[in-house]
Amino acid sequence: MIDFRSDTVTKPTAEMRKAAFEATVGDDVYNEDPTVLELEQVAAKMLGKEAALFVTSGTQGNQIAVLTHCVAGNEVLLEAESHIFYYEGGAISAFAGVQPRTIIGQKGVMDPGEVEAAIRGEDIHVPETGLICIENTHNRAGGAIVPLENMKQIFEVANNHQVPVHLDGARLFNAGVALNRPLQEFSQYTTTVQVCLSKGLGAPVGSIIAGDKEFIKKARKWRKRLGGGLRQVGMIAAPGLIALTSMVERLADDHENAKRLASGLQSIKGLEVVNSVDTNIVLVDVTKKGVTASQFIQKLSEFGILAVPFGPTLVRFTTHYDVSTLQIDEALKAIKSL
Ligand code: TLP
Repeated sequence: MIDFRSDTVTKPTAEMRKAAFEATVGDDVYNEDPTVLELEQVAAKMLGKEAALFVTSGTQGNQIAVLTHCVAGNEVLLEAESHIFYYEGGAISAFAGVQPRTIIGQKGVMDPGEVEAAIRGEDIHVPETGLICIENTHNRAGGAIVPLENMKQIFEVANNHQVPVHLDGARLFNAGVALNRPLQEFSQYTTTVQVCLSKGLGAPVGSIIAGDKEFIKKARKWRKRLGGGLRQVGMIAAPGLIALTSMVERLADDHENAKRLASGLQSIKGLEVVNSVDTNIVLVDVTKKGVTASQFIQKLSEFGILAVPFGPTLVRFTTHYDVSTLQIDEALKAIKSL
């Protein structure tokens, strides 16, 4: 199988498995797991924030952030195709009792003027704007990088109106590597940030949320309320530490491979690459092949190639370290013969 469904499908490296086996552990609900504490410290430093919290998943991290920043009845501003709005099962409404207000972006990038116009004023009739969410890189925009300048402008707008900004940085490492910038350069324009250790970096599980100490204290309580208080989880934090310390730079290979895949797919009659392939995601429109995305994916699977639908006619391919350049060339050959 050549598995392009997601960069979440990678298997932990031998080094990660060894680290998990040998990890020093303690009860994390008592704040006594040394490996978790180390992971949180390393992550906070990388993200330029005072503190960090290890959580089970990107979705849990985003939900804890919304729960911690907002109260029920608040309105959250977010991009119309963002993961928090599109792919988290309506969780912000179900759990935090907030209402989402979407802003249609260009390649996932919201216009700061539109964000400002959407922030509510003082009026007994209207909800209060509790949070603005940004996603970088933007998944449904095909791993598109939200420019630093745009993040800065939105953060300035948010500060002027005393509204916090949360960054869904599930793939922030990809943006950092692609632009050759440290993560703090992005997170400086956010109040809080969530990053995934299990997307492209190879950890079997886990995300980090980071912010100031007060935020993390409250977030820890929300994590516990949600049943996310964990015990001897140094065993799963240890691979996370390796993800942060030795798997980030190699994302550049995934970006190279995505470009190779995109140019190969583009040269196949009937296929059209519709994103700019900033990082590790390629979006392909299959309309001119005369098939739907699901029919195309079904055909691919018969050749041992896996991808996911991203709409009726769009297919998403994601590159990661368990797909080699050689396998990409093999896949292209097979797709050409379809
Ligand atoms: N995205 C998954 C699917 O849910 C679509 C994927 O395969 O890409 N934020 C962003 C931007 C994400 O892409 C994802 C996962 C998450 C949050 C949620 O992370 P997890 O899966 O750890 O809850």
